[in-house]
Amino acid sequence: MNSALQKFTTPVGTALDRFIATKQSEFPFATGELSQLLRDIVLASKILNREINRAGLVGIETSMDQENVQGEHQQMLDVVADIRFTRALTRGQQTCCILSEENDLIVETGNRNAKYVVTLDPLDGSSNINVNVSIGTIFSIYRRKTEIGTPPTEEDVLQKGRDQVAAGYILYGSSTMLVYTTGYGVNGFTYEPSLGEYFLSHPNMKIPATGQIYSVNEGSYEDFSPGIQQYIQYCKKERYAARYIGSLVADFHRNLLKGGIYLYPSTQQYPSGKLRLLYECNALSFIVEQAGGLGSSGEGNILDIIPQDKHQRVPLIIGSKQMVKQVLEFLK
Ligand code: AHM
Ligand code: MG
Repeated sequence: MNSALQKFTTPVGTALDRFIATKQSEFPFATGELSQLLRDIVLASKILNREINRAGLVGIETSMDQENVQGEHQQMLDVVADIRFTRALTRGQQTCCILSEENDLIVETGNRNAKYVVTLDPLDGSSNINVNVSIGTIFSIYRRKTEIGTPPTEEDVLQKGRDQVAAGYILYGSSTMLVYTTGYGVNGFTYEPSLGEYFLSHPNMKIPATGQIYSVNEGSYEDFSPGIQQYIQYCKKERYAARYIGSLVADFHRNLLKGGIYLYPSTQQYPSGKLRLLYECNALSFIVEQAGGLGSSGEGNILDIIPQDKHQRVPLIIGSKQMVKQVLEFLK
């Protein structure tokens, strides 16, 4: 292992809190604000993990009988997750505003002296809650554009993915995991509930350059463009495994570990794809790129898209680099 890489390697089993502190100490000018922000997210994730685990018992796995700003059915846990993250980020004082899937407008935290902005999907795949399938949280962290001390504006959240300071996801699955990057590789931590702490379990994660798994909602096949259809036919011909949980974080995480590709192309119902640029696609594209993979809209790298709208959707083709490039060939 070369010495530059060694610098960023920490032993398996290291507690997340210590890991964050060690990383901070490697940057002489770090102020500790980003570390605190990460801790805020970690805290919210632990609280939410507890809520998710007992959701069935206390009856919050149910639906809200209302829709969010996207016109999608809200689950009670969607709302609980949003509250948990907003509260932790507000109290932690490092975030000036939040863009969440659950709110039309940006949420000002009142921390006008904070220099960071967070975009997040507090609970992704929430239609899977009441059937006990894995769900996730996705987050991106940006430096604010407006001056510190002033009220944050939309300009602060409409930033391209390339400008992310950090991004990550939490997967509430057979075990709960946090995977994140600050632009120096990707590390995964597994939650040990009896200790209430995450421990480094997947250091310096790399996605295989290619794989044999394709993940797409094939029920929409007739809506897909000829290029996507041909790629799916190719996957079948090659006897690739079709794996689609319908929970983006879980599908992405499996493909990150095993090698594979996830696609959510445009459909009749979602002409620009279903997934949101600012709090789903950008974070995962940053992570996958740090792990050696690629995230594309079919027209270009996701991370280079200049957002026009807070809740903008974009087609997503993401995963092992060679597989994504192959799809792009089919699309030509
Ligand atoms: P959500 O943010 O409303 O939960 O929607 C996003 C989810 C992803 O987790 C998942 O990959 C996708 O929607 C599944 O969509 P579909 O049911 O159309 O295949
Ligand atoms: Mg989502």
